[in-house]
Amino acid sequence: AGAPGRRVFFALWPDDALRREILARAPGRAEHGGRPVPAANLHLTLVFVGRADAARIRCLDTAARRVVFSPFSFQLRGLGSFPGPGILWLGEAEPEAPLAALAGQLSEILAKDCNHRPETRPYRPHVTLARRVRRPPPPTPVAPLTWRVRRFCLVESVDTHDGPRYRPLAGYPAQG
Ligand code: 2AM
Repeated sequence: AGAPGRRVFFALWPDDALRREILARAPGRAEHGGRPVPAANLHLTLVFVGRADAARIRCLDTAARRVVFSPFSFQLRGLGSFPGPGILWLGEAEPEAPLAALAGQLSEILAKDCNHRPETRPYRPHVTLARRVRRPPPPTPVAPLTWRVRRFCLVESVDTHDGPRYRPLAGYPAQG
């Protein structure tokens, strides 16, 4: 609160069917002891941006329209965790290459056009299922879930009395 602008990031935004498939693979709260991400918030981040004012959001939007990619598919094949921040995720994207290429291309264009500072850590595609997890699971395979990617989104994070709510602001389609 206080800082101007909105908190935004670029993500793959699941449709309702995919959302249900993600939920079907999420362990229950009792198993991990953390706070489940609300179903409507489930997503896969491509590029995190952070606070942006209106002019910057216009820049991000214009830049994202320059991304050129073909529709592709990948599978999410496993549960895992980032034990430090206590994040339980669905990930193990296979193949990872087209996803990493999309995130990389977007990040590069944002750097060039909007002075975005690229992430220095390696890209780890994941859907966060729960936070503040007390019992992080060991890496566990799940029934593979296929994600067909035809667009990506610019998403806003809005604070509410029960935590952040994510809301897509704009979509960017694949070509062909
Ligand atoms: P996470 O789920 O692993 O926390 C919105 O915050 C989305 O951007 C989340 O999916 C979050 O990943 C991701 N993200 C990536 N880098 C971030 C950062 N530096 N700060 C906050 N969220 C970040």
